[in-house]
Amino acid sequence: MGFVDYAVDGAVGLITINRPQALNALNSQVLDDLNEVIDNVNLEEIRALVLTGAGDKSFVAGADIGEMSKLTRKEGEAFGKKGNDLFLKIETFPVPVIAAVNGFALGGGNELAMSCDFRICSDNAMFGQPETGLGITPGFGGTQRLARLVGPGMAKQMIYTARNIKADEAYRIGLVNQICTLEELLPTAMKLASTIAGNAPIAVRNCKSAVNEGIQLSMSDAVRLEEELFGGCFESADQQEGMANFLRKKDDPAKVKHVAFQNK
Ligand code: CO8
Repeated sequence: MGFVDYAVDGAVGLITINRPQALNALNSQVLDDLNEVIDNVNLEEIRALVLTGAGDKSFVAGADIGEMSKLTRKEGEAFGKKGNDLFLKIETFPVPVIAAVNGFALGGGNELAMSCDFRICSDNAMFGQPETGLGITPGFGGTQRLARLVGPGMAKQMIYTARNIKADEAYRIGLVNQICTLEELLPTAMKLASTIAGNAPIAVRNCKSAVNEGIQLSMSDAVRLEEELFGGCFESADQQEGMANFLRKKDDPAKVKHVAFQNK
């Protein structure tokens, strides 16, 4: 549909921002289309998502500067809220979302990638928050998520200088987990997603909540939260089968089998 495509491969959903003529820049329509695609993901069908950009040059080159150039103060705030609401929805989406960054991830593009669970990128990728050079602050969560991901000092340096960094530097500072060639990027991301999709879905979902929510709490509250989520896995069919399989293996290695987790 529109500027965002959706396809399913096995238990993995692939979302592609498809506006290559503008390097996949996020205008209001792209944000609306992405929101609609996310709302329509069938969680009975998939257990992980990959998010990428169309073409071989850009993941997302930021929010649409042409559209933003005409905004009033009130409209600017509303545009920021539109992006933030959507990116929070992605960050808290029940299944893991991997960003496959295939080129520029600038401004809102880096912010979109940072709302995913983790990022892998192609060797031509470029990351940055160029907003201060445009007379604005990052407005889709960049000041917050970048500081949490790479630490406040590095985040402030990137944001204040508006300097873009290449894939190897993004890897060095922990913004991305892995660098591949452009050809290998999508297969690698899909393979990672399908590995995740093969693990127990309730456990994976609880791990996502534990990390995302726990990181905002004191250690004592965070470990209490972990206890609840850990306990929440017990008595599930997947926990019982996963552990029974291990015990069968100990008993007789010939009984090793692949556990097809049922999400219940
Ligand atoms: N917005 C709109 N159009 C864009 C954008 C963008 N962010 N980026 C690229 N395009 C368009 C270009 O205008 C061009 O269109 P056309 O062919 O019609 O002229 C087309 O994409 C191709 O771009 P270039 O010709 O510039 O390609 P280059 O390879 O020469 O350069 C760059 C690529 C370096 C990525 C360059 O396009 C660039 O610098 N783009 C802007 C990057 C940027 O500054 N991004 C941050 C935007 S600000 C932001 O994201 C804020 C987010 C929070 C919003 C909060 C709201 C309140």
